[in-house]
Amino acid sequence: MGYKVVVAGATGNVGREMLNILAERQFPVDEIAALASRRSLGTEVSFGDKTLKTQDLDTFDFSGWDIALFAVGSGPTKEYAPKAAAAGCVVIDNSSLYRYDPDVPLVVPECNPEAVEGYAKKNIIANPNCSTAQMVVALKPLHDRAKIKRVVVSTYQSVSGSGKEAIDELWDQTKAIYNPTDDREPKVYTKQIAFNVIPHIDVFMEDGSTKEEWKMVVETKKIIDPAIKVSATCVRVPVFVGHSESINIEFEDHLDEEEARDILREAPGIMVIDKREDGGYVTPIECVGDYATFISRIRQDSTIDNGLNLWCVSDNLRKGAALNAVQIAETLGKRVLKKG
Ligand code: 2RA
Repeated sequence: MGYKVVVAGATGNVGREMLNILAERQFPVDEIAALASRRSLGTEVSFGDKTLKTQDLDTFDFSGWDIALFAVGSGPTKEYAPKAAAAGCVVIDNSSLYRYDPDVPLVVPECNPEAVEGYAKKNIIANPNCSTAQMVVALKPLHDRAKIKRVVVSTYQSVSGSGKEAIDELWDQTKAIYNPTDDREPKVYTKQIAFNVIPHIDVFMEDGSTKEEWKMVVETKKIIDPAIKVSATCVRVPVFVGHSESINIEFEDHLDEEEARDILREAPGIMVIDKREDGGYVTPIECVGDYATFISRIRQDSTIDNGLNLWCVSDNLRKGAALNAVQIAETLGKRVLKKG
């Protein structure tokens, strides 16, 4: 016996990947419903070799459904997630709305799977921000061995993190470079993204950081350890899919690069590609469609005591969103709901 599963936001980049990954991983589904806003009503989406017609999120009755994966953004989540939760359907939400709520678990199954057991307070579990998810997968096994004191991270985030319109914008601006009469005016971003980088993701905070950077700080503390100090700089780059991160770590205890590499090689969800030669590292284009969080360029940082540098790449639509949400559903099934 399996689960009755809902995907809300089924026509968006992340919603479509949720359906793809549920099918790829043969999640035990007895029945599945794909929900979308009224303007996308009736759009057909794929679930493995099946085609689903989207239903109306606004009128959908969640009673009798077991799990709802939400990828609709904070606004609609605020309206519909409590409705689903009240109907007895466990919501796994990809928006930022509930991530910082003390009564809602924020889960990356490779790091804190036991946290799903706290779902019942609101019948909601939160998925982390994409740039946080891949980073904590890399940090957790190292933290368990040598206790992380401080992390300094610079991100190189692809445009798919901003949605379909941003993907179109990068494509159109790139074409316009070769066809000068084409429109290359920024719409999604404040400046041109083609052949450029933008050190600004989400809104600016009082202290001059951006909300994307704030998310990485707060979410890392909630998922791994509140004592870890995180300093983040989040940058948008002209890449379609795949976030990259340069991560500098300072540990309480000594950890040499060979041991770090061995730990990462054995850690869940990680693929180490790390050779000190041409091409001996991963680039975002190579991670697209993969489940893994790839780690390269592992090396001591000799400018501080107990320092380590590494390069981390992952598909932001998968581990950064849809895959992590499905893995939370798998963990919830194994630890709590126990069907399937
Ligand atoms: C981004 N992390 O990359 C944000 C939301 N997906 O735009």
